[in-house]
Amino acid sequence: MAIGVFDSGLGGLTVLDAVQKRLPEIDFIYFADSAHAPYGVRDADDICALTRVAVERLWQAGCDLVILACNTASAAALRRMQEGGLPPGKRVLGVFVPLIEALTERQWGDNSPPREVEVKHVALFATPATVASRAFQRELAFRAIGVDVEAQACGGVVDAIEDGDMILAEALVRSHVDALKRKMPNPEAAVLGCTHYPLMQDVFQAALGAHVKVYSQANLVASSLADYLTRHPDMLGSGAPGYLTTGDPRRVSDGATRFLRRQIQFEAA
Ligand code: DGN
Repeated sequence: MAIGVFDSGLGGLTVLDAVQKRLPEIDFIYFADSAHAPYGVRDADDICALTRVAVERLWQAGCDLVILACNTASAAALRRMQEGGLPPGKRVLGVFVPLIEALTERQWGDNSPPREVEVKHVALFATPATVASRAFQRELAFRAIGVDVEAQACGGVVDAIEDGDMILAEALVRSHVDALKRKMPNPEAAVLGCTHYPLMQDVFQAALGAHVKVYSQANLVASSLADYLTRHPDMLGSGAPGYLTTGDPRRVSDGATRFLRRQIQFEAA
């Protein structure tokens, strides 16, 4: 079976790209809920309901393992889905845990006690919905990891990137970093908690300063998935890969091809 990768729109393609590079022998089905994107401004119940429908569609397509490659969906829906009980043999993973593991150097499903973390002041940049959810802080608290997190809701950045207006996106990133620094002048690390921000990583790094360690998600998720699959080989397999969308497949294909600068063909979900 293929592994499902879900995002509200195109941003999760940055995660898909990284996992495909890391695991070239595995087939993936990508699902973009473009008809309902962006999720970043929706309320939690709405995001949860939409995410559930998308995950069920991927299960139906034969993906027993689905990665929520969307921070907004991971924040609103992952714990609720897992705690509500998943059908036998089905798994859903999100994108926060790999970030937290990177801060603590642990692995998905590793129950060893948390190690002392070196960073104490962490800046989180994410969409308004992810910041409002406080999911990142909740996951840290759940693991008894004592770091100070200051979150900055980066309104407008996703839309500017999707519109291809990189000048606006850069200006917005710089102003969000300034706003963050007014609240936390000296973060030691910064977490880019949105699928689109790897495309702006250099701008975040320049605005934050070279001394700040910037954690970007796509590669961290790829490494965590590789580790996870060595521990859960039953989840590994092949199947027909593909790209599904709830939006207009032609428009979404054009957008995706522009976004990743390579040809991508979506089909109706
Ligand atoms: N994929 C979303 C995220 O990682 O938060 C960004 C796009 C959106 O739905 N706002």
